[in-house]
Amino acid sequence: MTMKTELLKGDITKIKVDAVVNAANSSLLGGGGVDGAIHRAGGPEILEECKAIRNRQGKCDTGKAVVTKAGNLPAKYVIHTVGPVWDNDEEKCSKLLADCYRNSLQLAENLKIKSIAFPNISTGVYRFPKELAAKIAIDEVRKFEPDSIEKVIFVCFDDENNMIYKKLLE
Ligand code: AR6
Repeated sequence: MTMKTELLKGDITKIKVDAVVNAANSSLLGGGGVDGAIHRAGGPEILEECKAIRNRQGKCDTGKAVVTKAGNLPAKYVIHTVGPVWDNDEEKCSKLLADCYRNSLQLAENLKIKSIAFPNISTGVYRFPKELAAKIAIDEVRKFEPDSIEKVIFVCFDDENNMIYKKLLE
């Protein structure tokens, strides 16, 4: 099986896919950026489930992912993953960002879903260099061997990421 990859510019909360990925933080209790947008549009149900996960397993480590339902979003699930904060340690940060993509895809496989949309994890507040982040994201998706996933959508919110993905996916 091979997965189709697509590039979309816009707001990930508007996309009708089986799962949208959230660029969360290790508290799982929400924040700004895409995390804030997902919780706002999805409603309180998502936060309730995040709190229940925290009570069960504690904080979510960087590079790991957890899943909740998607509340009022058009998606079925939200996969919350915690990207690395860029600290100039390229090797460590790159590995952790790759973990985010791989672990999110693996969770999606466990749910047997067909489509998943990723934001540009860590490239906002967490300051990961955008071009390097895009290369890692695309590389990790291309390496992944899917069973159920048929389509991966890269959702770019800002122009810079959109241009970078356009160039790299051509
Ligand atoms: N849809 C798609 N992408 C978006 C949206 C949206 N509605 N809004 C922003 N982006 P960021 P991070 C893009 O800062 O760097 C939060 O407070 C944005 O253009 O959301 O991983 C969390 O709670 C950027 O390219 O996430 C954490 O504390 C990308 O999403 C922290 O920020 C990621 O930017 C995580 O930082």
